[in-house]
Amino acid sequence: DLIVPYQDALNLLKARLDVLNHSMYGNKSHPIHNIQFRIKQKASIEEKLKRMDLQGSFMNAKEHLQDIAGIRVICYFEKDVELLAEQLRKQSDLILVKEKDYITNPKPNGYRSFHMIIEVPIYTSTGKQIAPVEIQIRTIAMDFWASLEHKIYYKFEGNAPEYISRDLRECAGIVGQLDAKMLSLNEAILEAKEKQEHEREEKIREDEHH
Ligand code: 0O2
Repeated sequence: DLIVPYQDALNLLKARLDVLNHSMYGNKSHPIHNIQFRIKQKASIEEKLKRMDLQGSFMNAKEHLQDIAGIRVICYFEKDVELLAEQLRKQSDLILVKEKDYITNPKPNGYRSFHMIIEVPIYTSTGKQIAPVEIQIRTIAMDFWASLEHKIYYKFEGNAPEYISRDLRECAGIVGQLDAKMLSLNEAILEAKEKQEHEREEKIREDEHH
C-alpha cells in the first residue's frame, strides 16, 4: 500500500509523456524512442538510506528519497531532451523540485543525462496526495553508454582499473560526437526532403502550365 502513490504518480506521468510524444512535432516525428519505469527495489532503498546514515524504514524512505519512483525517457536526439524537459516545466500543476543537467556538465566519469525530480499531484477518493518521481531524460547513445558503465561499475564494485575508467571516459566523448553528428544528419535529411518536395511541386505546376 505504501508504494501505491508512487505507482500512481508513474502512471500519471507516463500518460503525460505519451501525450507530449504524439503532439510535440505533430504527426511528422516523435521525440521519444522508449520509456522505462520502475519502483526502486526494497534492497536498493535500504542501501541508499544506509549510505545516508539512515535506518531502512519506510518513513525515512518517504522523507529522504525522491527516486522511489523513476522514469527513464530515451529520446532520439539531444534537442528532443531539451524540448521535452521544457514541456514538462510548463505543466503548472507539476512541481519541479530539482534539476541536474549532466548533459551540459557531464559527471567526471563521463555520465551524461538530464535529471528532474517532479512532484505529481494524485487525486484519490480520499483527497489529494503528492508523490515525487525522478525523471531521467537522455538520448539512445547516452543510454547505451550509461548501461555499460553501470555494468562495469557493479562488476568491479566501484573499483574499476584506471585504464577501463579512462577508456570509458573516452567512449563518453565519442558518444557525444555521435549524438551531435546524428542530429546534424537528421537536420540535413529533413532539409533535403523539403527541397525534394518543393521541386516535385514546382514540376507539377510547370507540367500543368504546359
Ligand atoms: P539506481 O539503481 O539507478 O536507482 P542526490 O541525492 O540527488 O544528490 P543521487 O540520488 O545520486 O544524488 O542523484 P543523481 O546524481 O541525479 O543520480 C540518480 C540516478 O542517476 C542514479 O540512481 C542512477 O540511476 C543515475 N546515475 C547517476 N550517476 C550515474 C553514473 O555515473 N552512471 C550511471 N550509469 N548512472 C548514473 P541510483 O539510485 O544511484 O541507482
